[in-house]
Amino acid sequence: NDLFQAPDYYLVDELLSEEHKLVRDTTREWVKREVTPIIEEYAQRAEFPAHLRKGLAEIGAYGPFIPQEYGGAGLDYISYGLMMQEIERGDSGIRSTCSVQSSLVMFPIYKYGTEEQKRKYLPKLASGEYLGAFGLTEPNYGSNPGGMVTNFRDMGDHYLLNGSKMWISNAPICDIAVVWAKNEEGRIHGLIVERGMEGFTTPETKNKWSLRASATGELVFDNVRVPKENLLPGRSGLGAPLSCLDSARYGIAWGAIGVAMDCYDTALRYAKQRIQFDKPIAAFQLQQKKLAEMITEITKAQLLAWRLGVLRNEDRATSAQISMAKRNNVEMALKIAREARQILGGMGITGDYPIMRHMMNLESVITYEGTHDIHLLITGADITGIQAFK
Ligand code: TGC
Ligand code: FAD
Repeated sequence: NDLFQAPDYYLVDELLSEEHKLVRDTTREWVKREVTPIIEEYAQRAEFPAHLRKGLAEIGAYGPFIPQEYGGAGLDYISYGLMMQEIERGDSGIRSTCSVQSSLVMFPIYKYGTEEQKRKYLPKLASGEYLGAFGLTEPNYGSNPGGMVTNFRDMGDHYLLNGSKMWISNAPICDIAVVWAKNEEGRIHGLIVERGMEGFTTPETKNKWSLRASATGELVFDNVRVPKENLLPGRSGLGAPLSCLDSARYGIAWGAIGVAMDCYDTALRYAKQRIQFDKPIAAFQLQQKKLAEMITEITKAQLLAWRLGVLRNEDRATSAQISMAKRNNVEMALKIAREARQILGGMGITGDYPIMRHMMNLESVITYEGTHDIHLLITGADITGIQAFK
C-alpha cells in the first residue's frame, strides 16, 4: 500500500466504521493522484486548478452530508470531516472550495431554502456544474458581521440589492452566491444571487501570499434585481449565517489535522535521512523533541475532532465546542508547520516540499471562519456567561 500512511498513534482508526475508512481512503487516493502532483505549480502561479471541479464532485466532496435525493452523498459528519482532512492534506485552498460549496452554500439552501430552491440548486452544486460563494464579510465588518450594511429593498415584484462583500472564497469563479443582507427593518436574510444578474460583479483579490490556489474576490451589488423566489425563507437574523459557519468550522477542525499530518510526515522522513555531524538529524534530542511534540498534538487533535464528530452526528455539538476544535486544531497545525519547516533547514523554504505552502495557507485558515481571538472569546463567553466582544 503506497498510500500516505497517516500517523495514528492512539489507534483512532478503530473508532471509525468501514464506511468512514472507505470514504477516507478513496479521498486520500484521489488527492494523491490528482492534487499532490500539480498543486505546487498552481499555488506558485496563484491559480485555482479549475479542472479539479469535476473530480471533487465525483468523490462526493460537494455536500457529503446532503441527502442523496438532492444529489449529496448522504454521509455522516465524521465522513465529511475525514474528507476535509484528506483534501486539506493536499491543500487548504482546495479544501476551502469544498467547505464553501458544502457548508456555506449547499447547507443554507438545504436547511433554509424552499423545496423549489433545493431542487433547482442542490443537484447542480453537488455535480460541480455550479460553484457557489458565501458572502458575509464586508470591508468594514469582518469579525462583527452583525454590523453589515449590504441591504435589499422590497420593490413589489423583486428585491433591489446594494452593497459589497470582501474576501470571498470562490467569488471570481462562482455561478451563484448565498449573500447575507439586511432588509428595511435591519433584519438579516440570505439571498441567492446568480452570475449574469445585472449589477453583480466579482473582482478578484490579487497579491495573496496565502491560499494562492484558491480564488478570492469581492461580491459587488449595484442595484441588483433579485427575484423574490431567491430569498431563503427558513431563517433570518445573524444566527442563520452563523449556523452555516458551524458546519464549515467543524470541517476545518478536521482539515487542519490533514495539514499537520503532512508536515509531520515530511519532517520525520527528512530527519531520518538527513545526515549532519555523521548522524541522521533525527538522532539529536532537539529534533526528537519537535517530532514527539508534533505527534502528541496531532493525536490530541484527532481525538477532539472525532468526539466532536460523534456529537455533531447526534446533533449535540454546540457552537462553542466547534469553536474550541477549530481554534485548537488550526493553531496546532500552524505550529507544526513552523517547526517542520525548521527541521528541513534551507530545503524547508522551497516548493520541493509542501510545508511552506501549508504554513502560508494556514495564516488564512487561522483568520477566516472566525479569527483565533474570536474563537477564544466564544469559549470565554461560554464558560463565564459574559460576552467580551463588545
Ligand atoms: P450574538 O449576539 O452572539 O449572536 C447573534 C445571534 O446568533 C446566534 N448565534 C448563533 N447561531 C448559530 N450558530 C452560531 N455559531 C451562533 N453564534 C451566535 C445567537 O444566539 C443570536 O441569536 P438571537 O436569536 O438571539 O439573535 O452575535 P454578535 O454580533 O455578538 O457576534 C458574535 C460573534 C462575534 C461570535 C460572531 O459574530 C462571529 O462568529 N464572528 C466571526 C465572523 C466570522 O466567523 N466570519 C466568517 C465569514 S465566512 C468565512 O470566513 C468563510 S472562509 C471559507 C473558506 O474558504 O473555508
Ligand atoms: P477584523 O475583524 O478587522 O480583525 C482584525 C484583528 O482584530 C483580528 O486579529 C481579530 O481577532 C481582532 N479583533 C476583532 N474584534 C475583536 C474583539 N472584539 N476582541 C479582540 N480582538 C478582536 N468571508 C466570507 O464571508 N466568505 C468567504 O468565503 C471568506 N473567505 C475568505 C478567504 C480568505 C483567504 C480570507 C483571508 C478571508 C475570508 N473571509 C471570508 C473573511 C474572513 O472571515 C475574515 O477575514 C475574518 O472574519 C476576520 O475579519 P477581518 O479580516 O475583517 O478582521
